[in-house]
Amino acid sequence: MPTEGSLVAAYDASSIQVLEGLQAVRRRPGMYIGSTDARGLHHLIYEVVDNSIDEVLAGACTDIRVTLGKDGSCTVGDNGRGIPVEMHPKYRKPALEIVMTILHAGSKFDKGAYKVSGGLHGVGVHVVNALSEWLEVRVRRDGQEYFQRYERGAPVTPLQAVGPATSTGTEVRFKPDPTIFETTTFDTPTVEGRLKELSFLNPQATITLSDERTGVTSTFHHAGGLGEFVEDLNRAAVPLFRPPIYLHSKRDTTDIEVAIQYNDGYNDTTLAFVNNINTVDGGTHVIGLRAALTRTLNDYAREHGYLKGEKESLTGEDVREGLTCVLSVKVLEPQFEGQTKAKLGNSEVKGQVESAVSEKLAEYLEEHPSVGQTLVAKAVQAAQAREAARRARELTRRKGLLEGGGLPGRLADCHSRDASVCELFLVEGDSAGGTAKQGRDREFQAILPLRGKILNVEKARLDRMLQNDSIRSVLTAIGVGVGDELDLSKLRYHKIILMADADVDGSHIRTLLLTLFYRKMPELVNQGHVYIAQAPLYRLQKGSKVAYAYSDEERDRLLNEWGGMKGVVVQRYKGLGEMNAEQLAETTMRPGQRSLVRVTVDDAKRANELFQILMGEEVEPRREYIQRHAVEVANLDV
Ligand code: 0RA
Repeated sequence: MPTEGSLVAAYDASSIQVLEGLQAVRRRPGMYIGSTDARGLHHLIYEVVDNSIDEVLAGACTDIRVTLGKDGSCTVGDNGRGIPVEMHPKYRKPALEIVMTILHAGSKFDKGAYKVSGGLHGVGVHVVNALSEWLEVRVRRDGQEYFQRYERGAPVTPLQAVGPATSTGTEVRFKPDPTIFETTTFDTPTVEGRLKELSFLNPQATITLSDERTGVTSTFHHAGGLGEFVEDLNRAAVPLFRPPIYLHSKRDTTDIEVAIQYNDGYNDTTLAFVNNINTVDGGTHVIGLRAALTRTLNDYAREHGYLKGEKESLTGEDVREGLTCVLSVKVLEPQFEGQTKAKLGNSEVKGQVESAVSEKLAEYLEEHPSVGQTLVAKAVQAAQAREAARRARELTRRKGLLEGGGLPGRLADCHSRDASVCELFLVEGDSAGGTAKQGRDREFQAILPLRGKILNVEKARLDRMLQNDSIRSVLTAIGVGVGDELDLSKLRYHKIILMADADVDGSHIRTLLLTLFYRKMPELVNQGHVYIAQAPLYRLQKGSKVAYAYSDEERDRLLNEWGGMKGVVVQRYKGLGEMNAEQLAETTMRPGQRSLVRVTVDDAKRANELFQILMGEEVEPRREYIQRHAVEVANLDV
């Protein structure tokens, strides 16, 4: 029968297409999820959650539950409409199977609205499926519950109705494929951070995270949305006004939402999202926001007599001192740029955000004159400090402390001038610094010992920070400058490696340096240039056999392998200083033997949060934090 024949042919053709699609994803996972390290692994969860969030945005879903299983699986459930299950006339397969196995962009299952194509997000659940050892999906829809199981992307059961259902929704359970990922252990704080963020961005949703490995469940629901987000970011700071400014507007098809609050500090904390994706490298939306802030505050200040004459004006840095802000835009066809696809490229968005925020902010300030006065007074003060700092800098410059040839005296530089192979070790303490100098490969490894207490970055303006010896030597050695003048092409070492003791002071200095990088040189972290050296905690010796252990578990494993404690000398290192140069080199510094951990944006973000809470003025958040994180903070001296 010709008709049936052609349908069978269509089915075969589509099956082959599906297999090829899955193979393509498994062959080049990085193309779809960015990488196969911890970051790519967590991306699997975010991809499924994003699909549930799409249901929230469609007004069809209020609850999302994420469960990290003891078996290494992750389950994401929602009470949305459920993935459609009806037969697709051409493919002769249930819609669900199509969603789970092939690109659905542009098909009738494409849900339209603000999709996140082009980035690493929005690649589709089929990518999660292809990269999972197994995946099980349950859908409640049309009064039925349906079930299907896949292995490495291919269906191993047909879609089956397994019983009646009185509600609707989707549950996707998957176990990442260990032959694809370098690590398959989900990190709770990482997942928690993203879910919390999503709950602020989508105030209609309640998101629950259950970690069955620890038995801990947390629920995130923030009806106050972006305003509450900003309050949360400022929880350890002293806000200059309450409640935060909240603006919402639309230009063409772009939806623009922003919440703004200032604190009495000097830093700019602006988080920017495009279709719920954190654009850590900024982009046109952030440029538009900054332009709007500068323009509106200058206009307001001039109109209300805070600025004299035409030539006096506030710079972008002036109006961003003490700013805490969350910008969330929804763009129909976002173009994400850069290595990590974390920068918005759409040129039209700059004007849209600038125009919307300028208009709404001007209105707001007219209606809230006391807020207007506070903001302008703060910015004018910043402008005066900037002028004083410029004069101070001139002085320093003339004394030859900052510029060309003025590399810090304590820096033991390397010979190579090829930044891409050069490494800078920031070493805590002079004694460890000395050992590191002896143990390094001077061709490409530079050592900068850091001495003394580094200034509290939280309280200090940029100009005061520059007066601190240690900070200045770190900045000069790295070479890229800070803030608006940052120029990554001047980076002198492509690896910046923090090497500190695994004790109180060590963790203090790590938190502080990460905070400095996060605040003043975020690109350095975003582009993956910052690392933490892993020094061993123990040296084990039995006869002529020597091994190093980097954790208590590793020590116990080695002791086991060596047949117990008998005849084994276990030395516990209390600091880097206890190793000689060769030991330090082979355990911690030499490529091929050492292990370095690359600092992620999330790590730096958490360091910043910890720093803010521990160094901030507010006592209550500090007490709360220490209670919550008693174990980690136990060895942190502040
Ligand atoms: C395709 C179309 C529709 C919903 C979904 C997919 C959907 C996917 C996921 C993934 C996780 N949870 C999900 N929930 C829904 C639209 C359904 C309709 O129009 O009824």
